[in-house]
Amino acid sequence: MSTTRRLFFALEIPDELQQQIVYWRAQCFPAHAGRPVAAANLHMTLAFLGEIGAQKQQALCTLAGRIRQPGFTLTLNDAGHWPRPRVVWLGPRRTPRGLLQLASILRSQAARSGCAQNPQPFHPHVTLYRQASDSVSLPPPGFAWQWPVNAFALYASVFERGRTHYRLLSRWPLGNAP
Ligand code: 2AM
Repeated sequence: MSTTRRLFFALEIPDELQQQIVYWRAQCFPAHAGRPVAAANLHMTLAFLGEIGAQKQQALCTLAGRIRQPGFTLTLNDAGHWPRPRVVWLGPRRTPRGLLQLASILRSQAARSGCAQNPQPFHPHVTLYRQASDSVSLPPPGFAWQWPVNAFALYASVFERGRTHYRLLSRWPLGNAP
């Protein structure tokens, strides 16, 4: 019997920034805003692969390893609420071209390998809350979380002891930012 894992490509958020975002979140949102995503689970998904087996994982990792593109600076300075998936998110007001390019390559490689991709355009976001309350109010503008993105990674979503956490499996460097 072949085993599968729930995998996705994502950008890591530096640990220190994860902590700062969580601290800021606690100041800006009320306690009933929703189910907060744990600091260590904050990330930006680039391409969701779903439940896949080892062979497909290996093929997608080989393709990921051939990606050559420069890094970029990412600034999270926007927030939003999607009522249907009940998610509150952080994202960039302006999406760097390098981010769009990276997500687009990974998503098309995934699609060609049989991992169904969301037909909606890529909307870069970091989920802050799940099961968000309908009436959640968003923080006023003026915040900005910024870091140089010089790698992307493959994660497994693991459900253990009643909690989901994301285990980093592989990381690939991007070139120097232009
Ligand atoms: P999110 O990016 O909106 O938080 C692991 O589940 C990650 O993949 C999460 O970040 C999740 O949502 C994202 N993701 C994208 N499409 C998904 C899907 N169809 N099912 C589950 N998670 C998905």
